[in-house]
Amino acid sequence: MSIKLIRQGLNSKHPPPPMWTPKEMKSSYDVVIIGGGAHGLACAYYLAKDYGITDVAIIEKRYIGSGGSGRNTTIIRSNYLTPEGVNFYNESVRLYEQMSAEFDFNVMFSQRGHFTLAHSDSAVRTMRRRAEVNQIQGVDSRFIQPREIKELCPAIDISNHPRYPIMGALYHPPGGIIRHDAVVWGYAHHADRMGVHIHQLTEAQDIIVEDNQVVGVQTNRGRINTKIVLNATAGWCTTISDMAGVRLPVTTFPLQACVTEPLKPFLDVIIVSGSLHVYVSQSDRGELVMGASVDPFASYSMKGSLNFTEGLAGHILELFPSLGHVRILRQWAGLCDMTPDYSPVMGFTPVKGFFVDVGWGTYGFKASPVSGKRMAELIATQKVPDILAPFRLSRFEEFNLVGEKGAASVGH
Ligand code: PYC
Repeated sequence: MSIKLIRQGLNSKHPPPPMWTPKEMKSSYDVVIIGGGAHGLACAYYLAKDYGITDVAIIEKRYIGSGGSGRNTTIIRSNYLTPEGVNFYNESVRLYEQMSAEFDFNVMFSQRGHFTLAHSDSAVRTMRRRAEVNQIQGVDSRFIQPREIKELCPAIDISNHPRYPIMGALYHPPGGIIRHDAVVWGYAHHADRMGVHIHQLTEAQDIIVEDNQVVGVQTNRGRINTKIVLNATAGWCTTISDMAGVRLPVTTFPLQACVTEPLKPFLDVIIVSGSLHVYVSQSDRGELVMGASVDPFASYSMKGSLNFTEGLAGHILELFPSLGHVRILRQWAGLCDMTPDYSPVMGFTPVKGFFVDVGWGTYGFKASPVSGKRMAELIATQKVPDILAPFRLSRFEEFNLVGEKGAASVGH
C-alpha cells in the first residue's frame, strides 16, 4: 500500500485513477439497489464478488455516502443485548477487521476499546447481562469497575462529584472507529471494477409492480426494467417501500453529532453513556467526535440545533471536566429509521422481487459489511441465511421481536 502511494505521489503525470467511473444508464439490470450508502454498495460488491452477479445498478439520489454513511460517528462494535444481535454484529466486526487487506486500501479501522458507562444500579445490571450474553457468543466484553476505567481512560472523572457518578462499565476491547468515507469508497471502487454501475444524482420516483412482482423502477433519468429491487435507504426507507406497496413499521428521527477543534491526542478509547446520552471518541485528526440521542420528535430535518449542542456539552463536561475551553467546530444530523424493537428489517417482503435492508435506527453504519454480504446471499440464492432470519419483516405480526433498545449507545 505505502509503495503504491509513494509511486502515485511522485508521478505527477499519471495521477491515481478515479475510484469509480460514471457509466451510461442501461434500460434494464438484473438487480437495482436503491441507496448508494455503505449498505447498498456492500451488497453490490458481494453480489459481484461472491456470486458473479454484476449486472447491478446502484441508484443514489445525491452522491454516494451522502446519507447515513457520511453522517455517523463511525463506531463499530458487537456488544449487543440479544444473542441474535451479538452474533450478527460480530460477523460485521470480523468483516471490518479484514477490510483493509481485502480492499488493499487503508480504511483506518482502529480497535481501541469501547466503554458503555453505568451510572445506576439498573444500568450496572444491564451491562453485566450484556457482558454475559456477549461472552456466551464468544465476544470479548466484560464488566469493569471505575478504577479500571480510570486506568484505561485517565482523563475521565470517576469521582462522586458529578450528578451521576460512574459505577462501572461494559468494556468491549474489539470496539473501534473507522474512516467512513474509506469504507464507502472501497466498496464503490471494487464494485465498479467488477462491473457494477453506480448512478449518482439518480432518484427513484416509483417502483413498478405487476401481479405482485417487481418489474421496474422509474427514476428521474428514465425507467429501468428489473425483477429485483433492494431498498437500502435510510431516512426515506418508508417512502421507497410505499412505492412498492409495502408498509414498514418505521418512524424517522434526526440524530445529531458534532466535532470539536483538533486537540492533542488524549482519548484513545470510545466512551459512551446511555444515561448522559453521549458518545465520544477522538479522531486521527485530534477532533472529538461526539453525539447524543435522537431528537425527541419525528422529522426529516438534517439541521443542527443549539439545544443539542448545549445539552451535549453539559454532559461531556460531567465526564471530562477539563474540556471546558474546547470549541465545537461543526455539527450535523443524519436520519434514523427507528423500528419498534430497535432492530433492523432485512429480507423478503410480500412483493416478489422487492427486498429490504432498512430500519437501522442508530446502528446502520456498523452493520454495512454483514448486511451487504448476507443480503447478497439472500438475493443470489433466494434462501434466507440463518443470521438474517430473526430480522424478517413478518416478526412484527408474529410478536417475535429482537429487542435491542438496551444496547443503544444512548437513551431514546
Ligand atoms: O450504536 O454505537 C452505536 C451508536 C453510536 C452512535 C449512534 N449509535
